Amino acid sequence: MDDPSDQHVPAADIGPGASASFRSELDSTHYTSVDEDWAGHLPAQYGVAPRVRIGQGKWFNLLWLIPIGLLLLIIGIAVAKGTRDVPAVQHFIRQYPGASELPDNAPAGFPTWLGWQHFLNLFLMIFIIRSGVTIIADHPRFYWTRHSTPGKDWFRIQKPVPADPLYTAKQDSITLPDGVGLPGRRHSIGLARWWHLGVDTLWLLNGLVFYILIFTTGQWMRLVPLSWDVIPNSISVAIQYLSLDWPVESGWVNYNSLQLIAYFVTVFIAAPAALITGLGMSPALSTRFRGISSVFSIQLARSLHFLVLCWFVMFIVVHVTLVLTTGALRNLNHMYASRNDESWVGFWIFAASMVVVIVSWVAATPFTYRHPRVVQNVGFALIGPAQRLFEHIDSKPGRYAEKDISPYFWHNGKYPETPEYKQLEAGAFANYTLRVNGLVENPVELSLEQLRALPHHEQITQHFCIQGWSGVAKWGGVSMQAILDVVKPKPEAKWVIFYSFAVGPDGGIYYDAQPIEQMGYELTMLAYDMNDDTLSFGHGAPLRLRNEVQLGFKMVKWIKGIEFVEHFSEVGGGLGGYNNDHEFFGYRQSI
Ligand SMILES: Nc1nc2c(c(=O)[nH]1)N[C@H]1C(S)=C(S)[C@@H](COP(=O)(O)O)O[C@H]1N2
Ligand SMILES: [Mo]
Repeated sequence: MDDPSDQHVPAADIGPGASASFRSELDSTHYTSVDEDWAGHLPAQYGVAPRVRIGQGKWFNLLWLIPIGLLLLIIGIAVAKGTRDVPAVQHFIRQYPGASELPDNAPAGFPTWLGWQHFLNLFLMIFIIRSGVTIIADHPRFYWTRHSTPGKDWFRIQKPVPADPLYTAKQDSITLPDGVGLPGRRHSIGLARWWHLGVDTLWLLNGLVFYILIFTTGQWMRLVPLSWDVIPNSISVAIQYLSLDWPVESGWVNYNSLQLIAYFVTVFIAAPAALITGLGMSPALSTRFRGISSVFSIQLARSLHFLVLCWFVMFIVVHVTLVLTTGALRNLNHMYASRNDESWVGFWIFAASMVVVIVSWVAATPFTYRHPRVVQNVGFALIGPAQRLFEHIDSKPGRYAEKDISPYFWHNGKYPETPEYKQLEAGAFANYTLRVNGLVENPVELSLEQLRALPHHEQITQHFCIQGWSGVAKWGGVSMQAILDVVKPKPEAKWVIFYSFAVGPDGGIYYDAQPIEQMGYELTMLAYDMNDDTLSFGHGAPLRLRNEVQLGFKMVKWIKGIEFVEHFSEVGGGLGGYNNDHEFFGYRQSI
């Protein structure tokens, strides 16, 4: 301390412990499996049958669709059977037997690559759909607007939100059977997202190859309606199916019109919509492209993403049923053996492929519990590059107006209960200090008063919880840039660790690491106010982080210290944050 250059530090800013690190309060256990005690032993909790809201507080149980659907089917069959004898209908069906003419240069038959494409597609979709359902189970509600207001959800598979003002989104999550969800355990969204986003990249790659091949081989002509008579033809097919006098299939050459429309919608509408609505949930993209996301909000994107899932599930059920009921051997030969006969070749190839499917299906969840780090690493290798790319988008334009502020803002996480915190809270945080140290020229301990004396920064922004809910709030406090100006990070400081008073579910205090370049973003700040009030206990009093290119779990609440380090691998479990160490989340969460 003889060095006179240290003298520029205002004495009042240095508390007795300003140079001490909070690292020793972290849990540095290296977790390598998901067992009974995982994530603080969150007990299983099952949801309710799916319900759709049909008015203020009125809900329709979708299980009713089963008897209603059956009744409508019986009526439909009766009506269709009755009309088959009507001469006009007979004439109509003769005129429109069920398929449009194909162009002369359209190819006939199924090439081998199509069989492979088809198999890879169905194989990958199993993991995408199952992990997607696990993601839904983590916030088992859908909304149309960016405000995730309880009671305003349009769909839920969970009870109504209880009145407890400190009820958390984590409490709201539900368990799925291990054979349905991937994985099924409650709040296993970290692992589900690696499956979902990782396999997505493979599925998109497969889809890209498919697009290229169908357009270079002319196969696209068999998937795109090229004439308006596809409409009367599909009505004709519907009457033929419903009257149980089914159309003659000639799928080797030409699909019937109803089939054509279903394939067209799946390939050219549902698949691209899955990608677009998926990206619509990215905090980095939504914040940056405010113009688009003001209409196409995260919740609209999430709801549409779910409807795309519903389409795919419906398609798969109908498609498989019809393949197996309209000449199964010939149909299986088409797709699995590239031949147009009724031999058993296609069936056996199909059966072998189903063994692969079933074994992988059954093994996926147990594998995930046994090797979560493998899932985390492979997932990150696949989707990490895209996450990094979006992270570099400075979220500057992502501001909202007062009128956009959400009437309800969910709570999340584990509340601080330590005597240290309780005591400070009881004294209205008069004795609170924020310790900022590590690789900085000027370590400081700042009281709330000192923090409030720094230049005031305000922003109205949207919060994206990894679980799926969102909310807009006005945050008041000090920008991280102002803190950087005070402490002056050294050049070797590359990561910034935020330490909380709150202990996480497995013990050890909550923390998160953020790249230093994001600390200079305009919308990265420490908030001590929320919606023009002092920050409440539940939302992180006295101080919490906002970094709007990231998901909510990175925004540490109840902050007691900030440390500048070279790399986060030195800290805690070494993976960049409490959730990464314990629940297999990732450290770049721009999508
Ligand atoms: N200390 C601490 N900070 C935390 C958490 C936590 O569990 N502990 N949860 C995070 C998660 S998952 C979210 S979504 C946000 C929620 O902030 P809110 O309760 O103000 O909505 O806080 C984040 N900060
Ligand atoms: Mo979250």
